[in-house]
Amino acid sequence: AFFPEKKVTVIKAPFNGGQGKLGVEQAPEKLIENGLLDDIKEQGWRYEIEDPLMGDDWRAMRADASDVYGNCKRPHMVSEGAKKVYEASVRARENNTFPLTVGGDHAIGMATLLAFVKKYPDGGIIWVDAHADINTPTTTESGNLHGCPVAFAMGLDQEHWPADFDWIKQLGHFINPKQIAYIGLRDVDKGERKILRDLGITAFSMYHVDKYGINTVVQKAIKAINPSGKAPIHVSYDVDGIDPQYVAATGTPVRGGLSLREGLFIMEELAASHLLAGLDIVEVNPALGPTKTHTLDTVNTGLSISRCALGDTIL
Ligand code: EXY
Ligand code: MN
Ligand code: MN
Ligand code: MN
Repeated sequence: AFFPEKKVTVIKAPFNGGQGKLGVEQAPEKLIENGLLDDIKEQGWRYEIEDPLMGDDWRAMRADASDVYGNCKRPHMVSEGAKKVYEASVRARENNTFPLTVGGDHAIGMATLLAFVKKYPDGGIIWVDAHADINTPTTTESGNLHGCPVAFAMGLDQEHWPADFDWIKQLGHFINPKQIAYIGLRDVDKGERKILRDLGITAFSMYHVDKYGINTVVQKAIKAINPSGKAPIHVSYDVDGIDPQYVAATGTPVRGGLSLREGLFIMEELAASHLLAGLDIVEVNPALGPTKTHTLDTVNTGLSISRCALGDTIL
């Protein structure tokens, strides 16, 4: 087992600089208010909390209109936030606790991935999302860096990176295209499609989920990223991978997503495999539910993802 002490490090990442909508920064508190920590305890884990973004003036950083580089919006803010989450994530890895990083927007995924491969160079990564988040500073159309974290973690298009991201180049490690698999894709930009094809990245779209069923898709994904069957697996879970009927309170909803059960099955299966070694839950935006019920449904979906990750099957 990767976590003999059964201890979780909950890394709060109330970060909103990777996209345009306010509110996503409220998610860590909302999830905690609705029972995240109680759930962890009830499931027999101990926990500690890391709050790496505390104390910085993120509002002022967000308001800084000069923080632009080519197409990229707020590169300095994103780099600063990601670096702090990376450091907290590395500390958790060093202490052999299970890092549960709660966003915030998905820009922080570059941090959790880089910390994961620092500890486990041959680990596998599953990215659950409607989107591929693999735009580069050159291909991004929106300029929103939450659409780019995989490209940064892979070191793609480095010649065009804003200087703020030099710290990533200096780490001396990136993730390898062979160690990541996607599940849930249904909104992938043209430039991203080319990258996925050119690099031969394993990607299961909703078409594949319909065609093979979620169980087969999860087995295929695990096999692709973890041929030895023994490597640890980190999951970066964007709640918009699940259909907006269950997850309305998110910034970039796309219809035709995973059912709630399919979304939870992914985590149940990984927990049952005993290979799961870290989880991000991102893109819950409590400000965006059309009604309070929608927001609560979304928050509860985030909590269910966490419970499935930390639990064993019911019987
Ligand atoms: N591909 C689009 C873009 O780059 O702007 C949409 C990205 C949405 C990203 C959300 C977090 O998954
Ligand atoms: Mn700077
Ligand atoms: Mn997404
Ligand atoms: Mn995402």
